[in-house]
Amino acid sequence: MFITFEGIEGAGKTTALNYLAGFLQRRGYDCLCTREPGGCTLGRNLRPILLDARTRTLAGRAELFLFLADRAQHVAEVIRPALEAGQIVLCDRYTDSTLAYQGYGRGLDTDYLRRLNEAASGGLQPQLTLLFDLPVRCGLMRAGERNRTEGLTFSEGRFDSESLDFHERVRLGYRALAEEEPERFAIVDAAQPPEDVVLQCRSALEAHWRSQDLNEADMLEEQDNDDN
Ligand code: T5A
Repeated sequence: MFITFEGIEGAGKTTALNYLAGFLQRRGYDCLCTREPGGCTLGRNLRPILLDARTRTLAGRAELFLFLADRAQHVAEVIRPALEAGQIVLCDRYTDSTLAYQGYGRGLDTDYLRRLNEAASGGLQPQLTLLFDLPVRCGLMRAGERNRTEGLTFSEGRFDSESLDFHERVRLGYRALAEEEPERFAIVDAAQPPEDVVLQCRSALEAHWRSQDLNEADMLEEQDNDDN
């Protein structure tokens, strides 16, 4: 199964992804945690170019094709092999980030971006996308605080330093994408405390499994009862 985590800066995706992976692993599922950009060797080399706040010369289309190059390699080298081996893949950002940031944020045509996403990913779509939604100022405050604490303000701050309007467009873009595909997206109220956010993620996963008539949701419940 392929699950993606999406949302604006500082929405809490990485925190929730790590929790959900731990939760599933404790119940015997084999999980692979990965991210874009930077989930493969090529992406790790591209990440500083894409995210360093001191990168001033990146044209919009150059930025786009670097994200797509990372995705093409990441799918081929990491995601597809893991899915073929039966792992649950949890991926921090994927094709919807391109639609939200380069499409709604930067103003590139979203139909064009969909075609490029399709080409880069070989058509690989997540079964479930958790969209972490919260007010832009709240997300930026969290991301700014984390970057200051971890010394990442310059090395990872290029998107954080975009205007409030840019981030509002990205947020609205994500919500529009979720409305278009309600069966794939689950919206998580990411303004809530972490313990509540992770419960929402778990419920979304269980609801997805139930909707697919998979008995995993019942297994999780049974194991919970055993734990208590
Ligand atoms: N991008 C990416 C594109 O433009 N196009 C693309 O195609 C792709 C793939 C990637 C950037 O690249 C852009 C989008 C991004 O700008 P990144 O650093 O990899 O940048 O982005 P993320 O790892 O997604 O990091 P974010 O900054 O978005 O943060 P997260 O992962 O959403 O948030 P997280 O978990 O790190 O939490 C942030 C802070 O808040 C706290 C955490 O402890 C942490 O300190 N926190 C909470 N605090 C209160 N309540 C909660 N519920 C909290 N949850 C977490």
